[in-house]
Amino acid sequence: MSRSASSSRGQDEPTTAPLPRCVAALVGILAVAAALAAGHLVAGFVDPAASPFLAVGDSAIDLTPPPLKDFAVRAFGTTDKVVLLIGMGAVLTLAAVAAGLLSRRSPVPGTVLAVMLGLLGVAAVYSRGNLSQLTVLAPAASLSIGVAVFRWLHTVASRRARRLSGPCAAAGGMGPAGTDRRRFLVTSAGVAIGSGLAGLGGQLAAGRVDVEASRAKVTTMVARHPRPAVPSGADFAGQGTPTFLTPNRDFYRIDTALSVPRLRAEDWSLRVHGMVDRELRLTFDDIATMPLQVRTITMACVSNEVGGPYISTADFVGVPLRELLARAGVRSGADQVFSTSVDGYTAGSPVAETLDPGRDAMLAIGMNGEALPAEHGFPARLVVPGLYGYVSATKWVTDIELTTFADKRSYWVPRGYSAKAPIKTESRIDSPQGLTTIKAGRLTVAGIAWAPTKGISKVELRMDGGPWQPADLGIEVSGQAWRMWRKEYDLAPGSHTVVSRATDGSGYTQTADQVGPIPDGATGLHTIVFTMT
Ligand SMILES: Nc1nc2c(c(=O)[nH]1)N[C@H]1C(S)=C(S)[C@@H](COP(=O)(O)O)O[C@H]1N2
Ligand SMILES: [Mo]
Repeated sequence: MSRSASSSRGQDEPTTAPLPRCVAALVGILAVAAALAAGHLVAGFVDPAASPFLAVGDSAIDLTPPPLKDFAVRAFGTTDKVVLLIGMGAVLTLAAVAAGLLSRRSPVPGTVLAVMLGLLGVAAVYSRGNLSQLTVLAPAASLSIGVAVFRWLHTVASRRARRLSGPCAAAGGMGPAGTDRRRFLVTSAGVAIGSGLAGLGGQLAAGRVDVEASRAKVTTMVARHPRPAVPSGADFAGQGTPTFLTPNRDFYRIDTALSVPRLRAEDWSLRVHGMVDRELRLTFDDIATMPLQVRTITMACVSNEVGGPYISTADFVGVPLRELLARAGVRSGADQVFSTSVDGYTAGSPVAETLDPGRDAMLAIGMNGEALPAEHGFPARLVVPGLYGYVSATKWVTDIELTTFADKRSYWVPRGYSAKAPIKTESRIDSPQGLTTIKAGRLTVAGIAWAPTKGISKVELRMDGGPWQPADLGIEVSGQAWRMWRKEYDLAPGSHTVVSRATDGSGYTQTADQVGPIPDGATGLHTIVFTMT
């Protein structure tokens, strides 16, 4: 093999006149666009999660300090991911422009930057875990195409700059320089169009996994299990509470996945291992032939502020986790059920809660009469009533390991959250909304209270600093779900303040102490100020 330093002389040869700034910037931007598109295209075929742009975004999410992440969740809800992608686009554009401007005389600085960006992509994809060996092809394509396109465009642009100098607005002219200019423009346009097509191709290739067809089959199966009817009087939706069951499209969504994992039930399997007597590998058909149960369960997010929206209720269909774990045989000493998602997210629940027959922890495959929606974990997720989602409700779950809390820490634990996190007894006022103005006269104050799995035994309201007075409770559907409440008032015009507090089945009354979501869930009393005219 000959290591000829001279072979690349033609490209590396410093140009006499520097590239005009806008040409240099354009070279940088097009190279980065081509790199991202190439990676996205290859990822579409090997594994959509390996797209370097998405992988870097996912890593950014994992590296975000929890208080900032909490802020993002509160400020943007699930649109925080769109905000992140736009932010990343802006940062990459700046990096691309910088790479271009640094390379006005020689392509070396830009090449170094392109290689660094490429390696960042490789590192990000590698850090996703759970990905196949092939996935490195995607960031490798980004790296090589990025460097190649950068050097190619730089060469074409330099040939032109050598004959021409001055600001880009004045660029142009006839003769040889005009030919070079045309050549650069055509090459640039070619790269831009090629990148667009490659990106689109990657998107189409990623979509070839037909999740919807797979969901339709599972929905048929799930629909065979009749759901209990929600008794009338369980909610006060007419007075402003949510409906007792949250429609799937309204169910709150929290996860670290920048792009929703696309799995087919046919390709899915679950491994149960660790401190067990028999390691299991179950396919979706194995799960579907086990006896399925239907349970009405309220899920809550630890990030929910007092009065916040991250709480919802659904009928979940699935197999009891207890049954699965009994098949594997949990060894004594194991105290943590450590679950992992196909995208590398992990959660750890106490073995005791998971095996508790009164709690009905489940591997769920259905939600409100249909297959799990892709965003909520299709084809299978865990649900453990009474525990915050981050320590229990792993979506797209593919691995369950029996271990100890001493040995393994799940996703949010090193990020400052508690390893164990039972849902706190809370209540929320849904109507009236804060800072609204209402016509004087009769008014119904209504809301929700929850304490899974203890159930709610009492909700009290305090109007304008008066005594605590009991509200009317809705019919209890299950101790694992929320309970609705309401109370009528006849109020004079003016400003009013109403506060709610709940008491659960164990006799514990919701504390007034105000704490934020970190480390194990917010507390405090929800307070609403409104005006009657
Ligand atoms: N794979 C995966 N599962 C996950 C999460 C995640 O980030 N990734 N987030 C958890 C958190 S914090 C919550 S509150 C629940 C939310 O479930 P939902 O989006 O279906 O409401 O999912 C849990 N399961
Ligand atoms: Mo959460």
